[in-house]
Amino acid sequence: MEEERSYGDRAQDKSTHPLAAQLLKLMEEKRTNLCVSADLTGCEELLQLADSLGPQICLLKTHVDILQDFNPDFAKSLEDLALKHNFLIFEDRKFADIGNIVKQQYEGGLHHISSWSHIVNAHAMPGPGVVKGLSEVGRPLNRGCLLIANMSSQGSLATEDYTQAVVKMAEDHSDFVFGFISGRKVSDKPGFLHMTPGVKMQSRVSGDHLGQQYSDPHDVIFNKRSDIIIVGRGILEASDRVKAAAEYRKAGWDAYVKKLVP
Ligand code: 5IU
Repeated sequence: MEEERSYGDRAQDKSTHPLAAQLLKLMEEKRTNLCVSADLTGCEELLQLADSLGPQICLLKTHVDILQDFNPDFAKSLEDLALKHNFLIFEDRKFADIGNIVKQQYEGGLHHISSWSHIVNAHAMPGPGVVKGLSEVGRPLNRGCLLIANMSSQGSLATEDYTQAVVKMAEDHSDFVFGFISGRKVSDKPGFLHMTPGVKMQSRVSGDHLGQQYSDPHDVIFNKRSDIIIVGRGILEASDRVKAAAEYRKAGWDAYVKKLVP
């Protein structure tokens, strides 16, 4: 197996997208590969979560279309917290339409996602037009995009041939795409980051009743060679979210350190 390089080392690579380099660098500095999935329905609670978990996370993932009271001030406050605690914002919008539509969904509508979210993701299903459309909006703003290589849900149709086609699409658009949502490492290019959802401490639960499937942080980072764990309910449903985040952060980081030892 190829030797694992540190996050900091990969940040230095000339081929690494500037946003990926920024993320890798802050992961190394803050010693965290934890992304919290802030799947909450109220702005105030989400901002409080971002402020309390900010020091422990590299990324905060949002679904702004489940917020009941989204407003432009919320987006501004979230950006301020990202600066205060040095994390990036990732809106998990999963764009999946023709280029002409995703462009408008990214830039406009109620949410103006491109104005505040450093990172978005997209399904590769529509073909390269989806990336080209998003890129026209995102590149001038120095934003970046992840492609969904596979999903954590049971029965996902994104099987191996599809995943390989997604990797090729990412390589063809590496001026905007800098990684994947994936259950495991799918590309050896050091600039590409892999982020994995469906993470929970295994001893607690292995799925939900709607097809979500979980792995534990060690399996994701060490065995599957991913870079970032994305944790939602494992933290959100804990009685002490700060303590739970600290446990996930430690588990994710320990697995990364173990991976670095040749
Ligand atoms: N998410 C997944 N699986 C995927 C993708 C995204 O779970 O394949 I792409 C999102 C959905 C939710 C979060 O926002 O990641 C996981 O939440 P829980 O940790 O609560 O299951």
